Amino acid sequence: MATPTKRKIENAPNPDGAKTIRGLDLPTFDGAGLHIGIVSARWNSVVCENLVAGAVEALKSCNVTDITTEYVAGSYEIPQAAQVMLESGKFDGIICIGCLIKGGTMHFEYISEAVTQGIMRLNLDYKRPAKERAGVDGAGHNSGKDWGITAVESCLLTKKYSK
Ligand code: DLZ
Repeated sequence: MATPTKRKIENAPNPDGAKTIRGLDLPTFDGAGLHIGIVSARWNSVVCENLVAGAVEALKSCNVTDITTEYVAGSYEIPQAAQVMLESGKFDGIICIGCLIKGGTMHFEYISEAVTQGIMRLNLDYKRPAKERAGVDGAGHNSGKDWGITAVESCLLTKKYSK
C-alpha cells in the first residue's frame, strides 16, 4: 500500500481558524476501489446537505467513485440505517452525518448519547469505520470533507489488516 503523501489542503485543518497546533492533518489517500456509503439525517438539512456535499467531494478527491447516499428522518435513525447498509456487505465503510441542535428539551442529550453509542458499537462489531459528528460553523469549515478523507483512511487500514 502506498505511503500517503502530505498536501496543503483547502479545508483548513484548524476549524476555529485560530493559530494553534490543534487540528486534523489530512494526507492524500488513494481510495480507488472502495465502496463507501453515506447515511444522512434530514433534520437540520441545511447543515447536513452541506456536510454530505463536502464528504462526497472529499471522497472523489481520493478517487472513490462508488458512493451511495441514503437519508433517514433524524440522527436517531442513523445507527440502524448504517447497520442495515453494513449488513448488506456492499460497503467498505459508512459515513454517518447528522446535526443535533441543543434546544429547550433533553432531545440533544438523549439522541447524541444513543447515536454515539450506536455508531461506536457498529465500529467495533463490523470492523468498518463509521463517522458521526454534528455542526458546521457557517461558511467556515466543512467537516464533511474531513470525514470523507478519514473514512478512506480508516477503510484502507481495515483492508490492510483484513485476512
Ligand atoms: C426530535 C428531534 C429533535 C428535537 N432534534 C433533532 C435534531 O436536532 N437533530 C436530529 O438529527 N434529529 C432531531 N430529532 C429527531 C430524532 O432524531 C428522530 O428522528 C425522531 O425522534 C424520530 O425517531
